[in-house]
Amino acid sequence: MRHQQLLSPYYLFFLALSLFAERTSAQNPIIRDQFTADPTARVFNGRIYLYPSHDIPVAEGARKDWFCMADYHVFSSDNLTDWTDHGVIVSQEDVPWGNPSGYAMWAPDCVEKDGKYYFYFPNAPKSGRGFAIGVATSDLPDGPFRLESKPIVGTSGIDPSVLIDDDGSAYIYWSGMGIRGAKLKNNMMELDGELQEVKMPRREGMPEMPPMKVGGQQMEGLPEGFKEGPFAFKRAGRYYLTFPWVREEGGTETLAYAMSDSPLGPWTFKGLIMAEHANRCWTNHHSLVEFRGQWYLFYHHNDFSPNDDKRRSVCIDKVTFNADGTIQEVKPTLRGVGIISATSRIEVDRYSAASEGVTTALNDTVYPFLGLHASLPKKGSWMTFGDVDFSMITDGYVMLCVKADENTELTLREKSAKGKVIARAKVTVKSEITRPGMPTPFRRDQSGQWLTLTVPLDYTPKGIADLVVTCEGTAVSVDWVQLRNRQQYFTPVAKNTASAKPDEHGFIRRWQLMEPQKQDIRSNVIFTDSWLRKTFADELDKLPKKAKWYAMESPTYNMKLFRFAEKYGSQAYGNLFWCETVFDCTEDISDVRLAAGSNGASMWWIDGQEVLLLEGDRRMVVDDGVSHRLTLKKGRHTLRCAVINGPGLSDMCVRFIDEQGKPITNFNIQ
Ligand code: FUB
Repeated sequence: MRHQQLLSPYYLFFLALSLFAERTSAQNPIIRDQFTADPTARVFNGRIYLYPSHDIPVAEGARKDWFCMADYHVFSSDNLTDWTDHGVIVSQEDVPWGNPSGYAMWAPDCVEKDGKYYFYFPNAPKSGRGFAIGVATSDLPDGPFRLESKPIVGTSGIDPSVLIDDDGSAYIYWSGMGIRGAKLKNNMMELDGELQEVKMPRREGMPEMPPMKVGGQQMEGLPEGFKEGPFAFKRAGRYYLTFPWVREEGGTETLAYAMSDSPLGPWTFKGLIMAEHANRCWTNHHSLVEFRGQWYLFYHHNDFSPNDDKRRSVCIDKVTFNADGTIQEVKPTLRGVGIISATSRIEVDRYSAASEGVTTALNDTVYPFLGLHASLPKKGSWMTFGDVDFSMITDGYVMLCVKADENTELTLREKSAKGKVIARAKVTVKSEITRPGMPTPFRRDQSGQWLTLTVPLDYTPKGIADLVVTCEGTAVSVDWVQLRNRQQYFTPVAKNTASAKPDEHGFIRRWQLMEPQKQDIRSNVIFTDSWLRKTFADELDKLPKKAKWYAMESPTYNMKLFRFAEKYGSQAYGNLFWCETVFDCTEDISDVRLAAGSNGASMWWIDGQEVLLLEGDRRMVVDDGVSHRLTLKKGRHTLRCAVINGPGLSDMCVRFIDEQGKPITNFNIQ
């Protein structure tokens, strides 16, 4: 930790959050565990890389109410939905020519030329005022980057952007007394052409500054008004110079653009790419990039810091070009871009569309990265979250994080507020609970608290669909929604499947399980050895001839019989399970013991002979009971067990062990 301010509890909280959130996901803003601003997105080797600047809370000694930026991270994504943070690539303490506590690492850029990556960044110099532009190079887009010892001579200013033309010539643009542009030399680190002496404007109350040597030229043809953050690119043979622009006195920044037939202009002003932020967040800063045939606008907004527009977050929306090359104005969305898996946490407050009256708010105003939630004010209110991929949901359920003041109901639907119901959730915040033995019912009141509900799916959309949340009762707030597949406790074993081995610890995981036999047992205290022997003998006599058997394999060492009962029986509790497995020994195995555990009581037979009885109300424990010494003769054997339980969840595990307690694994299970 190099910055004192990083040790504040505020920052440590974010750090902890980021350790658990190496990957972030789609929806605007796209990075949700730290502030990110001034995004430059580039496609390198088919992957999208994001080079933003990194806003942090104002550090000790740094200018109050101002930008505070001490380092740069790089992020990358393969689908615009899941972003990986590759960590810090350049830090202010490491810049040889920079002020180690300048906190002025503003908008950067990164380009690739001849297999080398050039990272351009503005920074406060060690001495003197203003900014200079530095370079760091790397063999990979995510670093490590080697810093040059000096900034680029003649580029005093901020917000560098580099365009590499089709013939390999490179041009750099930056903001400093207007927007300037210059050709770069082949080494990508020096301006081509003469420097000019420019008289520095005198700041009130400051001593006069000596004239400065500045390279390049003013970009001609741009509109009047404050401009910064140039981003240049080429598309279909035309050059675009795009820039944040304050179009009127007292206004805030729009994103605007001009076009030209040559990289350094003159430019023809074309208009806006994005209008001012509705909440008057003063800055905007951007880049445009084509990824897999679609153009995207990366920009920033202060979503996670509504009362401070110097802590910003990167967003993405789609861009459309008209046939004449002009750009259609982009309306910022909450939803952003990219397809999101139904199994991710879907922050539905980032909706694509919503009915009137739906509002969003931060979950916690002190820790903004705890995200936002949306509130549906009344029956019939809805919000749509577009492009959810349901294709991986096979046998699922949905979890919803909700809050309400009164008992209410909501539905998840496909496509529209009247669409097919995916799931229906009752939100019970106030209820009377009667407990046996308690004289009066007590009241549970969870109004105003976040609850995580789990409800089964009534229907699963096919492929990619829009998810709609509708309020079916009184007001309800929703933080997130997430679908899950049920854990697979058993895999059915198809006929003619090759034989299996016990697992490395000797546990036998493949069994024939008879459909559970319901038992009316109120208490397990009756599981004495005589009761068990008699019951199992009687039950065996009256086994239904047509009882169904299921060949099952367990992914875990124990057979979770209650899960089997949930699916194939009439009740999860109060069952007798008959289980059988057939195994082949290729040689005699002597001095082995059967070691088993069950929840509750169980009895074990090999080739019809009783070998072990676990009486009483047992908990399943590995090797809870062991048989006497056995010899497993070469050839085929049948191992059978009966597990019985009253008011409890049954499971069992079994293996053979040798004299030292080591597992026996040299037999084949049919
Ligand atoms: O992020 C600091 C500065 O704010 C950028 O360099 C400008 O473009 C503006 O976004």
